[in-house]
Amino acid sequence: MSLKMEIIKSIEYLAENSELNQNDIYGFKYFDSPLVGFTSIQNLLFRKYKKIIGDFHLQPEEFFEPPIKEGTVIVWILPVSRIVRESNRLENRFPSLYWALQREYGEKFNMHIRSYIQNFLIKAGYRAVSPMLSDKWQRLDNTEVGIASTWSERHAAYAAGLGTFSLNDGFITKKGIAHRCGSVITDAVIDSKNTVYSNHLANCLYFNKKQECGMCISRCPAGAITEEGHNKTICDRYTYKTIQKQQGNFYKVKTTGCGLCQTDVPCEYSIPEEEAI
Ligand code: B12
Ligand code: SF4
Ligand code: SF4
Repeated sequence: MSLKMEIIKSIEYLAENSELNQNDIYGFKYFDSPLVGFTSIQNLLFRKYKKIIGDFHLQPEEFFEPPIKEGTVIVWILPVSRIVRESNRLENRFPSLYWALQREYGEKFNMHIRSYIQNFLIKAGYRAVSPMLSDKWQRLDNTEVGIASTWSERHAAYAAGLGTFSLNDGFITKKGIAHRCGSVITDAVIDSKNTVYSNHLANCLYFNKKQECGMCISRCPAGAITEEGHNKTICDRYTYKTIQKQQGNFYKVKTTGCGLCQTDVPCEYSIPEEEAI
């Protein structure tokens, strides 16, 4: 089996079988079958992100000392399972219990995939780093583009052709906008032909159908989404302060998340209207 297939099969296997993708108390899975994408570290988008996001955003090779000269960025999308989405669809103020458990424990499973793929590649003789496991990864709250970080996994997913951004900043893939994603960078050179989108908002109806949509605007209880886009400061305050204070203890989680704008919207399960690409 090629290295590429081994990586895809491993992530699929983990999503299907890992106990970490399962909530035993309520008997549901956090995520369904994943999408996996690959792109060269030489993809020009990574250079462009230094301008689009900021100089603080690292290029793939900058996660290594000494830097790697060639290699691949591996990205996966973990679609939030139907049962979790359906529970969040019913909510209009706070995220559902199942969504909060997915945010807290589903992300632990995502971390497990990051470290599994990183270690698998190292054992196979390559160099590999998952940015979210690296001490070079940092969240930054006051940049010119607002809250950001030194490695955006959605921007990596865009470079790997897995989808595009949207009015609310969420990343719309073939399996919809309700997902979490992960990434690993390696010096292994893996074949990576992928979809190239006409622009970074191509999958969102608000942009490709001349403002026909905006459903996520009314889904946001905090008023963080308007026709101008997503206000990260309002979203951050609502998600990580208001909801956390109100529901955190009740749900027994440290991080509830929110994601109301990712459920009960036309882009929840798929790219709304495939001809968008
Ligand atoms: C900081 C952070 C936040 C901040 C800021 C979010 C943001 N927009 O950046 C806050 C606290 C608000 C937040 C909230 C949430 N988050 Co958050 N967050 C992150 C984190 C840790 C870093 C994000 C980052 O670095 N952003 C960088 C900046 C630059 O991104 P940006 O401003 O959105 O980028 C815009 C520009 O680049 C612009 N642009 C302009 N010109 C061009 C040109 C090109 C070519 C391109 C590509 C783009 C572009 O388009 C982009 C979108 O508008 C990531 C994990 C990670 N390491 O990636 C998770 C992450 C983004 N969060 C995630 C999630 C799920 C959430 C929540 C739903 C909470 C929850 N879990 O319940 C909400 C949803 C908010 C929303 N509407 O998107 C997921 C997103 C998955 C998805 N479905 O899209 C991530 C990827 C975590 C993960 N590993 O899965 N989050
Ligand atoms: S709900 Fe509509 S406007 Fe909002 S992100 Fe989805 S497609 Fe775009
Ligand atoms: S995640 Fe942020 S933008 Fe989305 S509904 Fe919640 S507060 Fe609003």
